[in-house]
Amino acid sequence: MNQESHAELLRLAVEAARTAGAHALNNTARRNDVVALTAHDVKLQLDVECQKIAESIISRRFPEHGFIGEENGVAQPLPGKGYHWIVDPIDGTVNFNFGFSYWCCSVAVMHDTAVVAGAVFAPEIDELYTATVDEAAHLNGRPIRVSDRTDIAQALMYMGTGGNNPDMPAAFKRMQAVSERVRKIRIMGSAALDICRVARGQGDGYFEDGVYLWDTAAAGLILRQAGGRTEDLTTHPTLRQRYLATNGHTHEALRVTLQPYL
Ligand code: LIP
Repeated sequence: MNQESHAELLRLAVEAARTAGAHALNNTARRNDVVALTAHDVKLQLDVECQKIAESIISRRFPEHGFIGEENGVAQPLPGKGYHWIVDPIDGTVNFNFGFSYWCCSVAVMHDTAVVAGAVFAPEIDELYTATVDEAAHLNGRPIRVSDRTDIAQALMYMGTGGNNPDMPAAFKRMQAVSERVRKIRIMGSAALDICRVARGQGDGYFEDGVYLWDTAAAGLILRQAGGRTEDLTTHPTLRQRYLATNGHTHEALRVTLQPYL
């Protein structure tokens, strides 16, 4: 298999994220077309359409590359060899469904076991975050950097209750523990955007148990390339994650705070 240029992979990730995101934005009138509903989550017809749009753009250019996504089941193993694309067509689906502008399209590409390029595009607020493994992270073409806050007592921390079948009592115990140690927590509803906000210094950390690789792959790379640190706190890595993402300086203190509640 060819060794692809990271710049070319990023260009394609941006095209896929922008095109899929534009499709969702142009069709907000259909934001209530639901294909699956659980107690705390929703899957929309537009999720399905945007996924197909992104995947067809990628497949046209790289027909031999694979995809990792929800439709293949969450129990699938992490990929081993080759190029795999990881698309979350609408991250923050519930927000989109309610007409709240905090949602995005996330596209990452993994080579063997490492994410090498990623794009997160939030169409309604016009934010495009990008990074490759050998270049700095950017927001709308300008370099971004994590905050330099070290004391978690002054930190802003993004959190979430998890996707499907969340363990609510456990999630709220963690939120209480973190709330008591930091300045404020926020529950915004899009893991990828939350992690990108940490990458640009609008917050110092993010934690959620029960997100998936497609929520975090692109944004995690963007954060690392902006100087931050990411860690899956599960003991047996799968696509489902306990994801801690920080500016680096607050990482250990946040992990220690969370540990008794994991
Ligand atoms: C969502 C996440 C969000 C989390 C939700 C869900 P989706 O992804 O980004 O932060 O709290 O439970 O996983 O389902 O909108 O792609």
